[in-house]
Amino acid sequence: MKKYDSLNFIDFESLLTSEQKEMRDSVRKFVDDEVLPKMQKAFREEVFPKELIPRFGELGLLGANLKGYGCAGIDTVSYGLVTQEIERADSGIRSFVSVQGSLCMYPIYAYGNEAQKEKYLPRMARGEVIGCFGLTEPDFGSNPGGMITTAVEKSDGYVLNGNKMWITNGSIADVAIVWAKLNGVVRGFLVDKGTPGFSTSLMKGKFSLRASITSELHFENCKIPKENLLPKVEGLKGPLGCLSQARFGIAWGAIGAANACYHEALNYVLNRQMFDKPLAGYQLIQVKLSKMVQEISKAQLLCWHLSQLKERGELKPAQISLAKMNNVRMALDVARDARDMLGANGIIDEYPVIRHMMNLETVNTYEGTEDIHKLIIGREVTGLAAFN
Ligand code: TGC
Ligand code: FAD
Repeated sequence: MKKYDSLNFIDFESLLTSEQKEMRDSVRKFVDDEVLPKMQKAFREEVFPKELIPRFGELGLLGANLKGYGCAGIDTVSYGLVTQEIERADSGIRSFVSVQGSLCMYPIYAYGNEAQKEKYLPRMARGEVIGCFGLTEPDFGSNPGGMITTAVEKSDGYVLNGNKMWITNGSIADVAIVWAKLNGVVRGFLVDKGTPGFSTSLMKGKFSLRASITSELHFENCKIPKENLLPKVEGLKGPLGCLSQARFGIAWGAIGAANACYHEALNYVLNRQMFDKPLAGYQLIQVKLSKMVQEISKAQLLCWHLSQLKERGELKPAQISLAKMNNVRMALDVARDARDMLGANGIIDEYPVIRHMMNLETVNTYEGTEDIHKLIIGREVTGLAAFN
């Protein structure tokens, strides 16, 4: 089998600096040597390979684009390339990295006070403290603004009541970033593991993202100290601001999953003889390959361009929606075609394609479903919100 290389049909490499390529290549080696060999078993057995966490920390992959507090402070394209390489292994592993960096470290970094940043960020960057992000509730998924989890202020702290569902890393987290309504306004709270009144339960039986931990969070008269409120943000823009960071990483990450499927399918059809020649020699197969090359190349350019906007502080949420929606759909289509091209071998976990395909169903749903992103773009261009 040909060694993995990401698609370079339009000489995308020429847009990358040598530092960016170096960063990408070091993560690629880590993924090849240490992550990929674990994935078949982890996915099959529905376990998250926790032993990778200290390695993520050592390699500076947690909160990698944040500056200071022990974070690597890498540039935006390098960060995108990192998520791309990790998702080449598995979307569930990229989820761990996204949740830790974009959904947990970022809100502390952007909305926390100095004491909170000093307390949590360096240990989170090293992977010693794991975070989870509790926004979704059983009855409020696409519409988190309707959440019913509440926080009530007392003289010496806040009391939380409510339930969160579908929370990545929930059962292994040392700290949960919990979004709850205080006097009707959404606020962010840090809830440490072991706080009385806070419990989690593992959600089993997923056919997607099996190598990622998904949990429910329960708060029953859970009392937290005053200093655990994130002071610098009020309203839904708090959690949505975190989602913007994570969705951006997902847009890049999805290219990794697509690249993995493309690479696998290309190798397979070059080697598989059917009728009297390699499958790769048939027009219908080449149509599928050329579609993959076309769509992955467009996705690469989209992410590279949006990264320039992000570096300049000009990137808008609706532009991120476009990239998340486009690139995840693209990756899902590539994975489905790749699965088809592998025939019966496409359904067995000896090959990574079916695992990517099933994972991407989740990626298309979380962080805003494909249709919610269509509605965000629709609102941007018409000025009319069609959510309700
Ligand atoms: P809306 O009126 O649009 O916005 C309220 C306030 O937020 C601001 N805002 C944003 N800020 C930063 N980034 C964004 N992406 C933002 N979108 C909106 C907005 O300007 C406004 O600010 P202000 O100052 O005026 O108050 O709110 P809405 O209630 O109409 O909601 C709109 C909608 C539907 C787009 C939003 O609720 C949404 O995005 N829904 C999707 C929910 C979602 O994505 N959930 C994800 C949960 S976390 C997750 O899935 C993690 S997966 C983890 C893993 O990787 O494993
Ligand atoms: P719904 O909102 O019930 O949507 C169902 C369908 O209706 C979708 O097709 C949707 O597009 C459509 N729909 C919804 N509203 C409209 C509308 N107005 N118009 C037209 N169609 C509409 N959440 C967290 O907070 N933290 C996490 O760490 C996290 N991790 C997750 C991990 C996994 C494995 C999964 C599967 C989910 C995770 N989520 C997490 C939750 C995820 O963000 C939600 O599942 C997602 O936002 C969709 O919400 P829902 O599942 O309730 O679907």
